[in-house]
Parts: sequence; C-alpha cells; structure tokens
Amino acid sequence: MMKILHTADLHLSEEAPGRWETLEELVNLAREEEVSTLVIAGDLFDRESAAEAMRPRLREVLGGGGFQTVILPGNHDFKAYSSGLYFGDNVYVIRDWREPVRLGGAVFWGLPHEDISLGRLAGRLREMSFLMDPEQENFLLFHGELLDTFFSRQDLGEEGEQRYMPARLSFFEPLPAGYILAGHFHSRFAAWQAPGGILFIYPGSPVAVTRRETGRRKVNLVAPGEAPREVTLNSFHYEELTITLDPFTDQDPLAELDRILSDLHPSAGVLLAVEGLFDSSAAGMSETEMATAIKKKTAPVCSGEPVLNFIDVHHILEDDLFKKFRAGLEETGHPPELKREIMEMVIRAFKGVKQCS
Ligand SMILES: [Mn+2]
Repeated sequence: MMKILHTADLHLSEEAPGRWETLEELVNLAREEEVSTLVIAGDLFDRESAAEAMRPRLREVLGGGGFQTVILPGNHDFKAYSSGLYFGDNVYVIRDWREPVRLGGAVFWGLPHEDISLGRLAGRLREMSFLMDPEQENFLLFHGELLDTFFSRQDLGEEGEQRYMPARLSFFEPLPAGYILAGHFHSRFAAWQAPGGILFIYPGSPVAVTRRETGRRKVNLVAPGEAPREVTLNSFHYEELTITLDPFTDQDPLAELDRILSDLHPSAGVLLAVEGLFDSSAAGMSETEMATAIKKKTAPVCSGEPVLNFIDVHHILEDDLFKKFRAGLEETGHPPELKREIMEMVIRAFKGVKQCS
C-alpha cells in the first residue's frame, strides 16, 4: 500500500495568511514522511476567488513536493475547478464520480460537489461499488455530513442550516475500498469503522477556521500495515481558557495567569473568560485595575476581548456579620471543600441582600 497524507477544509483565503502557512506545514510533513500522495478531501479554498488569487503560488508549493496531490471539490470551492484550470504538475482534481484518479497501485474515487439527497447518495455509492475493481487498492474521497455520528452543527465550519451531502455509515458498506478519506467536519480528528470493515476518517480542519475549532489541529497519515495515525500540527488553533478567581487562597491571580499563559502553545488563540470572586483589599487593586491588568497581560495571545465575569466582594468579606459567620464555619468539622462552597453561597446571598437594600 502507498503512504498517504490526508487533510481537508484548509479554507485558504487571502485574508487568513495562517492557513497558507498550514499548507506549507502539510507539504513539509508530506516530504518528511515521504508520502506518495497528499489527499485534500474538499474545501481547499474558502471560496472561488481565493483559488483565482492563489493558484500560481499553489502550483509552486504542490508541484515541487515530490508527491502527488489529489483534490476533491467541496461545497465551498467547487466553482474553482469548473473551467479546467491548472493547479500544478502532479495535482489531480476529481471531477466526476465515475472517473477515479489512478496513481501507482492506488485508485482514488471521489464524490465532487453536488446537491444530492440521502436516498440518491445511497444509490450513487452502490453504482460506484460496481465500477470499483476489488483487486485494486480503492480509496473514496468524500466531503459531506455523516449523519450517524454528528453530535451538533457546531462540529462543521460556517455552514448555516443546510445539510451538505448527507450520508450514513451503512451506505459505504458495498464499496470494495479500505478507506473513506473525508472532509467537511471541522472540529476534530474522528474515525469510525463502517459495516464491512471500511474505515471512515475525518481528519478535522488542519487550521482553525471558526472559534469552535479548539485544541491542536491534526492530519491523518495512512501508511502500509499501520492503523491510520493522527499527526498533531503546529498550526493556528483556538484554546478555551477559563480562570476562576478565589478570594480564599493566597495565590496572586495575575501570577497564576502568567503561569497558565506560559504553558500555551505559541500558535494558540486564547478565548479567555475570568470568573469567580475577588478581594480587592487583599489584592491591593480595584476591580477596574484588575480588569485592565488581565487585558494587558492577555492581549498578545487572546483572540478578541476576554469575557470578564469576576466580581469584587471585599465589602462582604469585611462585613462584621459575615466575619462572625466565617469564624463559626471554621470551627465546624466540615471538610475544607464544603466550607468553601458554603462560604461562596453565603457571599452570593449577602450580595443579593446588599443589592436589594
Ligand atoms: Mn465543507
């Protein structure tokens, strides 16, 4: 079997230079791993105009790689391939489901963009199974929604409410193919065994396109005699980070923030939220000063403004009635965690009373 690097949903766009860098990272990886084929299972471009602008550079990057590239048109970029444009030497576009790309010993089939219903797709795959030679090494490139496994629309990119090429795992059963190399599902690397033993793999987007694409991005490496392997990339991705301030510990919230930020991957775009309770007297800074300090510290790594939900409760902590209650609570034999939970509850109750009065 040949060695294949499989990705999808790069959504190349002139406005997002990080995605082009990711293409270069993928090409370098393909070279290092000495793969024979790079498979791009749909949505290489965010839209047609990106293909128009980037095609010359693309020819250079893909053409000089020492491997072949097979591209499947997806729902975002199918128009870019309609007029026989030249994408480079060793770059093949699947334009018809009846006409596979044959490279070395492998046969790459695909379902290019089409508005097709669930029922018609099942029939189409059955027809395709008759065209495939079981003696050959068949791969199917698929860009669409796998209905059995979708947890939410959030797992796609920016797709609105429309279903794109919906399929069920059982539809692939008749195909004499080893792998379905898929795209359209952005959120993460995911693989399933379809009935009949065929492996269906979504590599997830190799670079974050929407804020829902959190965590390091992956690409799929299919090598002879091995299970498909997810390889982690260094590309741009979002990281959700929630910090809960706690007025009952001695830790300095800003030092804690420094520690967390230093552990982040350099390509992460942080989606930060700060919540919890805060004692401005102990910290020696007001709520506004704390908010400003957090914003300043996180500005270089944050994608957008942080969500700041923390509140200063120093006036409650210094209230005589609260102090009395706290002393009483300390004397109970409750475990520390329960004590804290009770204390927080009481602070929130005090806050309510103060706000009403
Ligand atoms: Mn798509």
